[in-house]
Amino acid sequence: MSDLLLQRRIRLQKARLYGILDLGYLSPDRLVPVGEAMIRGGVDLIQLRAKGRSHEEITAWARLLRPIFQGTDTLFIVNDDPEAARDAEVDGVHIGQDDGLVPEIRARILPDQIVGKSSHSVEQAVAAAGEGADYIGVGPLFATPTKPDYVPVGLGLIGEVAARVAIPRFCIGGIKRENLDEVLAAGADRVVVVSGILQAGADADIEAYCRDLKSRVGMKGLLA
Ligand code: 3NM
Repeated sequence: MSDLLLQRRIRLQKARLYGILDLGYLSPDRLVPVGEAMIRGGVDLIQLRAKGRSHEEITAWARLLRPIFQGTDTLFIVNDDPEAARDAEVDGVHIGQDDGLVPEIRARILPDQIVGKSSHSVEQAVAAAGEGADYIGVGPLFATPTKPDYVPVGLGLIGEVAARVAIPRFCIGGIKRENLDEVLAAGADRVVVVSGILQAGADADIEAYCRDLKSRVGMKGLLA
């Protein structure tokens, strides 16, 4: 394993809070300032999510964003587009259940990039880990306007997946400041928050919102 891949996997192990720059909520001119606010607020991984946008646009936005991660500990992940992740030389790519197997994706990216995969059941979580994913998403825990067509899996899945899968598990779907304690009490030690962060308000509010989430999920990590 290359030094860079090892370093990325170590950062992933330490990561607790995952944020997403989702162009369903943000206009492109907000990507950099909101990304910077999230980094200042202590977000450990940031994903660029641009559903329905072209490969050229996604690659250009990923290249635009990459410099804000220089000298930080925050990992930068591109959703759904392995070639954009490769060409923009970000830290990794995230794929969904319909995007193929992890080894197929690895063949399309740089050898030291990480791959994350969404899972919505114990079976999918176990399969993703078996394929060699570096981390998984587990959700959606609650109904969410960010993915309105997905059926919530419920909090019980957190423990079921934890019992079977050792790689980092990031709980996702409807998680906000208001229900974070409930999610942590159900066994989550890593969370993804999308609309909660992006709808927090101005950049300073986004930063404060992230810092609050991070201190609470980070505390859980210390006790784990
Ligand atoms: N993936 P919010 S749920 C992008 O279950 C995404 O795989 C999910 O957004 C999954 O924090 C989700 O606004 C949306 O609910 C999460």
